[in-house]
Amino acid sequence: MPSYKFSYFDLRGRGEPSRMLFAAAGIPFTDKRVTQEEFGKMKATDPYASLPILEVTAGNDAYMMNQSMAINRHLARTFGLDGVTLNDKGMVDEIIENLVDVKSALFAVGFGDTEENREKLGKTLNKMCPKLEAQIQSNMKKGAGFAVGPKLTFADIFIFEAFESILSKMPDALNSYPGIKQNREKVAKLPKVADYVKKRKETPF
Ligand SMILES: N[C@@H](CCC(=O)N[C@@H](CS)C(=O)NCC(=O)O)C(=O)O
Repeated sequence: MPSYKFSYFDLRGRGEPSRMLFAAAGIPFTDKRVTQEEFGKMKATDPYASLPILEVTAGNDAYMMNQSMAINRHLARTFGLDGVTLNDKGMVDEIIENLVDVKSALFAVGFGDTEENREKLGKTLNKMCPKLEAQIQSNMKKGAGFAVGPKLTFADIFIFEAFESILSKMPDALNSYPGIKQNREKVAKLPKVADYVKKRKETPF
């Protein structure tokens, strides 16, 4: 099995979905929490350096990649968490991209808690949640209880993780969406996820 090192700041931020993918798949990895001092040194040698970074080593073969979403997708594919059918894979990606829009709007509120930014966040959520709720409800009727297809995918993990931040700013955000709530509860109860969440370091975001 390859060995994995995942480097990101000591925050959930753009790094947590990857950490959760490792946890859900039960794949060990080095969880490198980069300090500002270490990042300063990285920037001194590579002014374009950004985090997260994934390093994969398998025998003599080693590669390094950045871009959080590319890393997430690479891990999801590698661990078989990217959806079963081609349609499922497309739906997983669609859910994730909708949530990326919400996370960007949330990010904007984090950096400038203005009326305008909050309104934009509300609008993005109102656009995305009803569709996601319908997708989850429809998939639940087929029995699995996950967001897409018959088994856990990166979509479920991303929903769980994205709403942690959203709910911390907007505790009522899921009040009208029982399916999304149930989906998150299901993910929270998966033994490997529950164990990871219980043991992980608390960070503000
Ligand atoms: N699109 C990139 C953005 C990466 C990014 O902006 N990372 C931030 C941390 S969340 C960073 O490294 N900031 C420090 C810098 O760019 O100097 C990704 O998703 O990985």
